[in-house]
Amino acid sequence: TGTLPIVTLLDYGAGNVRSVRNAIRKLGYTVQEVVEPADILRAEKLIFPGVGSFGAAMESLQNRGFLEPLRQYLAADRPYLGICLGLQTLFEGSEESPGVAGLGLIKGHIERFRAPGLAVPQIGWNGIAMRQPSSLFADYREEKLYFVHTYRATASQENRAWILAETAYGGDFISAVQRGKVVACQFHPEKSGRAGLNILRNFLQEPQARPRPVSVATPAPGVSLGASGFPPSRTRLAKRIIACLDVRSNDQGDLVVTKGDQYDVRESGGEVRNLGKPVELAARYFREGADEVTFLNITAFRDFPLEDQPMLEVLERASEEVFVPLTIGGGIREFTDANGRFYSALDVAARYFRAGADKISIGSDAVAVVEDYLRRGRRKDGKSSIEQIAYVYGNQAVVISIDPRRVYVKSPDEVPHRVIPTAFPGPNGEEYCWYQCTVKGGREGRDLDAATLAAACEELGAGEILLNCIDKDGTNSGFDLELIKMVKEAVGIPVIASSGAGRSEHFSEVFTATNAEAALAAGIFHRREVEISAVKEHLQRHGIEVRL
Ligand code: 1PR
Repeated sequence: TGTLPIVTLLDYGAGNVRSVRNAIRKLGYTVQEVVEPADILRAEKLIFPGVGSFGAAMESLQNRGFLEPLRQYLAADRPYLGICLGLQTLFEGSEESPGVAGLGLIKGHIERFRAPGLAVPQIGWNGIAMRQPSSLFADYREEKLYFVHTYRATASQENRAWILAETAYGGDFISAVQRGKVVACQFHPEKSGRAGLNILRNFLQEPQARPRPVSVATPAPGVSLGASGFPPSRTRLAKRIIACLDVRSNDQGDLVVTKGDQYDVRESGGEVRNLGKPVELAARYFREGADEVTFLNITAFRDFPLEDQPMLEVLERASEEVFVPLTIGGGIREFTDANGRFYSALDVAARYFRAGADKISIGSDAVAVVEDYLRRGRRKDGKSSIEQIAYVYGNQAVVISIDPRRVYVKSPDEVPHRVIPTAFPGPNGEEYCWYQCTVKGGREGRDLDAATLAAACEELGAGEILLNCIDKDGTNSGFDLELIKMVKEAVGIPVIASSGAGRSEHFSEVFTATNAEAALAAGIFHRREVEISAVKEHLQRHGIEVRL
């Protein structure tokens, strides 16, 4: 690449730095990984995209001999970009890993988000309020950027000189820091669409980019300044719109995007419905403004997904073109192949992360895990897929996909499940219902309800719930608000409402009637019945925060 500097990536082995690598490559730069400690001091531009927990990151830097060269590199004010954990580790320590010292370059301790009613982790697109001029933000036009984290730094007298930007989520936290050539951000520029790629490019190109002046509004009388010395940022987290691609092989053996009606994906003639090619559709949704893209490998429950190379290839290719978060689900569970080789659920997930997934989603196996967990009196043993994957990749990387089906009952004490009164009585006039969890794509019902499952998964370390509804899937009749409200009340992690979207009004309805953090749709986007941008403009007109 001639005169372009080589970018050095500090990957301490935790996993998915593929997104960062893809973004850097997209900008035309060559990426090199830190293999030995000396590579750090040789770097022209160093990027540290932390993944996993604070303690694991610090320990790994220490064990691999990276800590001292990194300290020297930072002390010499050389070009550094920390992302997410790469910001947090610049501080002195974190509530996430008590007793583990951070790099200590910036004064202060990282703490967990805590505010009543606040979903944690913060997942999604939020704004930033600039607190200093920075060439990194030279062409930044106040777009929202993608965050995903459970812990955050806050301003104090001692660290305010470092603060580049603040963001509000249950109060202001520090969303970017800079001093000289050392920069770090809590959001993920590599997953923040165009705006994020611009920030990355500016970091890679410096010093050509000119600083963006900071305009600070004079606080209105009575508005008190925060610890950063600025008025409150008042940024708002957007409600997310997620495009979902159900993927499977058709009878000719081609991997296609399909779409069912109440999970039946075959035409009356018996053919698997074909709505397009997975990579092309994912790239289209990225261009059209989807906040996330989700792939569900819907027949992976019967085939071993690691033998399904085309699916991994789809993910690899999609992640080279899609610069918003990618989730993949299907077949994440332990498996023994025909040769007797054992793969843990973590092995399967690791392969998906390496192929470019930012989050993985667990369906059938989550039901089995929770049944076992409840049988053992809610005792954790650290062995389940949810616990293992959350430990290595962080809670925010583990999504639980629930496939519930409505079951009507005459009275609440008929079944030992969470029963709700319903405004839509059953075929025999039943005024109550519960939501039965199913496995294997709705083929088998289990003796477990959706709210109990969701709450147990949260206890085990899941970071988000993808809440489908078999009765609503493909009907275009709107989301199941009763189900969403019930599950939302049962958990403190974000909930993605899914199944049934047919018009823009269904999105405003779900965000007004429930506290869901995101809404996912498939059919209407595949069939181009409604554009993603039209949904967002509609939401904005109704006073719902979106990323435009
Ligand atoms: O059980 O861990 O192997 O994961 C399998 C995954 O595949 C699960 O997440 C499960 O939800 C999904 N799945 C399995 N079978 C089907 C099917 O349709 N036959 N699809 C299926 C799930 C629901 C959503 C759909 C929304 C929105 N489909 O993916 O996109 O309902 O649709 P709409 O907007 O058109 O109404 P595992």
